[in-house]
Amino acid sequence: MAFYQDPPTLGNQYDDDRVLRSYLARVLPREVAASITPSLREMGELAGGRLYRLQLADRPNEPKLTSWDAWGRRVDQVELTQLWKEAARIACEQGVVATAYEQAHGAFSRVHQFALAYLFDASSDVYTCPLAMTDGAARTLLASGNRALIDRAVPRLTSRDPATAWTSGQWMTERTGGSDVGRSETAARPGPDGAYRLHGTKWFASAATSEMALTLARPEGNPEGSRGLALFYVELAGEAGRREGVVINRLKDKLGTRKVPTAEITLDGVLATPVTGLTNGVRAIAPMLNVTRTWNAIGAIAGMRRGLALARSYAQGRVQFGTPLAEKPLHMDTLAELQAEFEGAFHLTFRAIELLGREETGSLTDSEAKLLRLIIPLAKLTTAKQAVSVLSEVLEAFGGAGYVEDTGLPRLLRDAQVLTIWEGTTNVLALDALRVILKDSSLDVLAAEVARLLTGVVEPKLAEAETSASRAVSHARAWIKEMAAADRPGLEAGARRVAITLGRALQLALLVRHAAWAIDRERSRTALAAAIQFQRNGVDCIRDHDRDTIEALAETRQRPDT
Ligand code: MFK
Repeated sequence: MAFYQDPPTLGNQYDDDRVLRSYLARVLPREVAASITPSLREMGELAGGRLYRLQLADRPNEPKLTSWDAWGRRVDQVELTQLWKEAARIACEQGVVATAYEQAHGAFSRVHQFALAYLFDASSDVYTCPLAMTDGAARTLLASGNRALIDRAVPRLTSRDPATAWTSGQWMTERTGGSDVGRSETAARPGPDGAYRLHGTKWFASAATSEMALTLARPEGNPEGSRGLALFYVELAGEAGRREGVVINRLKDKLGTRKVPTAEITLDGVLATPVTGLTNGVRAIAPMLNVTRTWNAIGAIAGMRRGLALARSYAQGRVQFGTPLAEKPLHMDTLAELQAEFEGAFHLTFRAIELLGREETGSLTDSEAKLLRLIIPLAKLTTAKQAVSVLSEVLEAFGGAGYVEDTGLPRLLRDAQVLTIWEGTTNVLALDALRVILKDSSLDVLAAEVARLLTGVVEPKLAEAETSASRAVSHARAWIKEMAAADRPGLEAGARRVAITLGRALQLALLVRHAAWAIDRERSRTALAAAIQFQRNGVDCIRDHDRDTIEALAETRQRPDT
C-alpha cells in the first residue's frame, strides 16, 4: 500500500484556543463572558470549518481588474474572489467592526470585537485589511466631530447589513513616500462652487473596491510638509462601474496579501470633502493609524496562532524515525519556543485593546492615555517581527510540505511579511515610540505598568522572568537617558532595539501576570511554561556598545572609498 500523509486539520478555533479562552476568563466580568461566548464560538466554528475549507479551495484565485469594456469604455472594475465575497458577508453579519461601535458591553466591546477579528482573520486571507481601514475611518470621523460626515458614513461603516454596509479605504501612500507622508503631492483645488477636487496619484490604495476613502491632499496655496496637508473624505459608493474622477491604473503584484486588491490610482478631479479644516491632515488621520496598527497586531497573533494550530495537528499525525513528531523532544522544544512568542504577542495586543476600549468609553486615566499612545507602536512593531520569525519556523516544522503552495502553508509567511511594512515599518514605528518617550513621561508610565503587573506574584518559578522584565525596562530607561544626553544619532540608531526590548519586557510582564492568575484560578501551569520559555527566548536587545558603533560609522562615512 502506498503511503499518503494526512493533512493537518482544524477544529472549532474558539474552543481549541486555550490562550484566548483563558485570557477572556481573566479580564471579562462573568456576565459579559457568558453573553459573548456564543458569538465567539460561532466565529470559531466558521474559521475552523466552512470558511477554512473555502479558503483552501479559493487558494489559486486572485482579484482581477478589467480596465475597459468590449466597446472601449473605461470601466475599472475589480472582481473579488469567492473567499473575499463570503468573508465580506460574514464579517458584516457577525459584526467584526460593528461590535466595537454598538458598545453592548462598554469598554469590553473592543475586547469582544477584536476577539472576533482574531478568530476571523486567519481564514479570511486578509479581508481584515478593508475591515481595519473601515474601523479606522469610523473612529476618525467620530473624532473629527464633523456631524454631516458622521451621519452619512458611520452608520454604513458600522452596519451589520451586507446590503447597505460600506468599507473604507485609507489612501496615504504616494510615490514620494510611504513613511514621509508630508511630501504628498496630491493637490486639492476648490471649484467655483467651493467644492474641492483632488488631483494626484496614490501609490498603494489597498482594497480598491471600498465605497469611501479617507485621504490626504494639499489645498492649493498651503505650505509644504505635513501641516500643509488636509484630511479629505471621498465618496465612491452608488455607481456601477467606474468611479467618477478615479482611475485605477493597475493592481500591485505583491509578495503576499494576494487577495487584497491593492491599486495604483490616479485622482483626476474626484470630489472630496474636508473632514476637519484645511491643515494638519496627519494629526487628523492619527486616530485611523492607531486603530489600523492595532488591527495589524491582531493579524500578527492570528497568523501565529493559525500556523501553530496547523503545526501541532501535523506533529500528531506525522511519523518520522518511528514516532510522531509530537513525541520528539527537539520538535516539541521548537514548537514551545514559538508558542511562547505567540502568547507574549497575544497578551500585549489585547492589553492595547483593553486601553483602546477604555479610551473610547471615556474611562481612561491620564497615565493610561500615555501608556496607550506608546503601547500601540510597540505592539505593532514587536508582534509583526514575531509573526515573520514564528511563521518561517512553522513552515520548517512541515519540512518540504511547508514550502509547497497547494498545502496553503506558504501564504502564512508571505502574509506575515506585510505586517512589518504597512501601517509604518518597524523603524518608523520605533522612531514614533522614541518621539513619544522623549516628549512626555510615557516611559515612566510603562515602567509603572510593568511593576504593577509583577506586584503580588508569589510563584517561585516566575522569579527569573520577573527579574528579566523589570531589568529590561530599567536598562532601556538608563540607555535612553544616557544617549539622549550625549548623542542624538546614537539614540536614533538604537531606537529599534529599545522599542523591541520594551515590547518584549511588557509581553513578559503580561505573561507573568497571566501565569500567576492561571495557577491560582484555573489550577493550570501551562501559561507558566510559556512565561518561562519566553524569558529564555530573550528579552533585552539593547546593545551598550551602540555609541561606539555610531562613532565608527560616522568615521567611515567621511572616507570616500568606503
Ligand atoms: C490585519 C492587518 C490590517 C492592517 C490594514 C492596513 C491597511 C494598509 C493601508 C496602509 O498601509 S496606509 C499607509 C499607512 N501609512 C503610515 O502608517 C505612515 C507611516 N509614517 C508615519 O507614521 C510617520 O511617523 C508620520 C507620517 C506620522 C510622520 O509624519 P510627520 O509629518 O513627521 O508628522 P508628525 O509631526 O510626527 O505628526 C503630526 C501630528 O500628528 C503631531 O501632532 P501635533 O500636530 O499636535 O504636533 C503628532 O503628534 C500627531 N501624530 C502622529 N502620529 C500619531 C499622532 N497622534 C497620535 N497617534 C499617532 N500615531
